[in-house]
Amino acid sequence: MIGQSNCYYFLQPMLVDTRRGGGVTGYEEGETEDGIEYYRLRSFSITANGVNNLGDSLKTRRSRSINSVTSSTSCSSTRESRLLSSTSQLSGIEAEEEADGERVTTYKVGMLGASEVGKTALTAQFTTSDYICAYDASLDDEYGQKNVSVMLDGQETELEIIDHPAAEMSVETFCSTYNPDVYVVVYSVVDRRSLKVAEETLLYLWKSDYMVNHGVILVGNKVDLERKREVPSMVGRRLANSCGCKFIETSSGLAHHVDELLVGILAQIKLNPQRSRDQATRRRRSKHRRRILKHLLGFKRKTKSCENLFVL
Ligand SMILES: Nc1nc2c(ncn2[C@@H]2O[C@H](COP(=O)(O)OP(=O)(O)OP(=O)(O)O)[C@@H](O)[C@H]2O)c(=O)[nH]1
Ligand SMILES: [Mg+2]
Repeated sequence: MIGQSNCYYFLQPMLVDTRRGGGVTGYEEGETEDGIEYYRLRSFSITANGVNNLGDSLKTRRSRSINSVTSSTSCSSTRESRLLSSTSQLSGIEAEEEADGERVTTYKVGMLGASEVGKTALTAQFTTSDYICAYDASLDDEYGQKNVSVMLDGQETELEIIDHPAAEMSVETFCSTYNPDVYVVVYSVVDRRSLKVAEETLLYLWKSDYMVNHGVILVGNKVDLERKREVPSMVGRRLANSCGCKFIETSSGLAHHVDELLVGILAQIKLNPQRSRDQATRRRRSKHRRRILKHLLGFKRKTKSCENLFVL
């Protein structure tokens, strides 16, 4: 773990090109010839004021094949570190071999939602604290699976973000193929039809019992386009409340609330075991079903807030 090893140290700060997670002079994410993989670790804490971004660092690990034959006593050049500048964030490159027995759990995050709502733009911004311009046309090619390593409360977790173009795969196929640990259902606040798609997706998740054991977060993206807004916040919030899922509005264009969403995703995953226990012991499922049906049939009801992503 970072901070626990005597074998890594910081070098002089240096300026880097902070765009798109690359451009780090000397050290870049990826694997070197000698089988050492550099990866970006994003660190956060949750405070009373919300999510605190503690910056990104580069960490090393031996590639799996080499790790299996590497002596645990080697503590040498792979453990050097250097500090970087970043846009108003502490950002460093830290290199540290994975301690023996240190396990990083990987969870799957399913990005769902209509075409053009910003799933790929959000996914790209998840990977770095540096600002990624969502309007960059080259992001169009960057769908698929992206891994994001997150340090929260001293614990490192890897999130595998699964993002496919909406036109490429149905929700049913997506869910059965990947079986994500958490579902992020995105709509665009400037596209009323995308809310309808989100509503249908939530209905499917509920009907198929995915909501029983999995966190679901409804995301209204593109709030930077306030003047063109077609979906008021209240409508998204009400839908989320009715379905018993979480709700947040974001702008990947401005990197607004994207960190909050990322940390919220992690929090919801960590709450999954508690979610299952609650469901089993309280037997609230039939009540839950009635609640969603009421919403879908147009009944109005007042429910608790859905905007705290860090609780069940
Ligand atoms: N104004 C604004 N535009 C955004 C935002 N997020 C994404 N976009 C733009 O919306 C368009 C679609 O974004 P994508 O991320 O490709 O959408 P997607 O949901 O992945 O779409 P599919 O892959 O077709 O399912 C792109 O032109 C982005 O630049 C945002 O927060 N604000
Ligand atoms: Mg996409």
